[in-house]
Amino acid sequence: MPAIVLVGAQWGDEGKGKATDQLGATLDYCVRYQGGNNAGHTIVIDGEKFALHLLPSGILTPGVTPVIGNGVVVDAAVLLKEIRGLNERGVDTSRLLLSSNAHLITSYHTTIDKVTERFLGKNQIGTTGRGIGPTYADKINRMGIRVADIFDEKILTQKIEAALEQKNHLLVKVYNRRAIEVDAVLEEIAAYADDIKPLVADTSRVINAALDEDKTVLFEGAQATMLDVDHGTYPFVTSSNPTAGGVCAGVGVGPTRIDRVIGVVKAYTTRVGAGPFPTELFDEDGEQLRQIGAEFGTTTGRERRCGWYDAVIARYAARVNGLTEFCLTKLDILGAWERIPVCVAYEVDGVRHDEMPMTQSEFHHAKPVYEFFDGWNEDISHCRTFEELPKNAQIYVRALEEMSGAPFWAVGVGPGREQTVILR
Ligand code: 2SA
Ligand code: GDP
Ligand code: MG
Repeated sequence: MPAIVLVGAQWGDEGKGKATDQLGATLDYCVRYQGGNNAGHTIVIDGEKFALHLLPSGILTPGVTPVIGNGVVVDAAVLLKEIRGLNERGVDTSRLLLSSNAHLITSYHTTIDKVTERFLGKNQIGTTGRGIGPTYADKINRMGIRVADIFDEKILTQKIEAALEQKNHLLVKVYNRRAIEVDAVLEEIAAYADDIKPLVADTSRVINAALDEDKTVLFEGAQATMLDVDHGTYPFVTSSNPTAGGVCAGVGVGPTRIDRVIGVVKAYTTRVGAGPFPTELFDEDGEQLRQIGAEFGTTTGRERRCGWYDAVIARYAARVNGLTEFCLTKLDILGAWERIPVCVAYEVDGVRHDEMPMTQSEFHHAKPVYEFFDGWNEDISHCRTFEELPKNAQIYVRALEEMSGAPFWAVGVGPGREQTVILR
């Protein structure tokens, strides 16, 4: 199976980094296709923790070529810092490739992200403040700065001048901020340009050639299905397409090349930032999930909102991504509960919905319909086979599989590389 896509099936932080790392030894290439350093992927190897934001998780596996595709937005200063951090810990990053068509996040994008959020007040999205939305907006507005532009100072200057004419109007007239100077942005880019240039490649060509040679390529999603700008809880979403369809545009490969699509789903649900969340818990259970599951943002440290598993969302993710399988994570966190609720449908204004309602207004009013499962009340982090799991944990896993719309491939029972039960 040479081309595999791995996507988040909920609102992110399902454990995509660990799942990617899990596949590590079987991969030749690991490719990011969307998002930027808003992502936070945590991988634990022999007790040592790595938090990656912009680099593909496959970078931690020797022999894998990590690639940042054209659909990613790149804060190059952050990228170099992340590379240096890994080098200091003995990780070889020398094979990293960066698409010449990826868009650059500059200081005016991060500034606009932060001031826009402040301006929105109680209506804010709860972005990570990393400049993601404004950079994608410029891309769609045809006024973005691409990686290749650093090779041509004249074009780069023209593009920055044009962008700042518009940005400064917004910053000064609407947000009452100081204007940003063209020279300051040029200096910012000049500070990293020489270090970035050797990484730049025609990554679509590289990946298509690799697939022609039957190499195994993993396309690693950041954020998740419910944060997708088209299929998520708009406007409370990120500004890219984390769903599997995003791979084609974000890398430059055709849909006919994709063989397998894995959805990563947590045994409960979390969300960071604002927006609807039907199974969210505001009680002791929610706090316990947060503490036991260590549910705090990998990038911003923000508390994650916590709730029970939502099978309607899982079925929706199976549908919009065309999932061939799921990887269930963090089953070990549920060891403390006597009884575990699972949302099997919604009730919206007195009407039962077994599938995702059509409109966002309906989703905002969705009340979960729960089915209850007996807990197993024990530590399962040492289990390595399905048979070793307590009977009630086996029942829980099989019941989720039955209602989620795709077969389960693996179950996570701890953050460590080895703490996984492979089902098929
Ligand atoms: P943005 O910054 O424009 O992408 O924010 C828009 C929404 O997308 C959400 N978002 C995320 N949700 C979960 N995890 C993310 N990555 C980090 C992590 C988050 C962190 O791994 O923990 O550290 O806070 C991520 N990135 C973006 C965001 O919360 C907004 O709702
Ligand atoms: P990602 O953004 O989807 O890669 O996920 P994050 O790294 O932001 O958050 C997932 C967290 O759960 C990380 O701290 C992982 O180390 C951890 N993790 C992943 N899988 C498991 C699991 O099966 N059990 C436990 N206890 N932790 C896990
Ligand atoms: Mg994360």
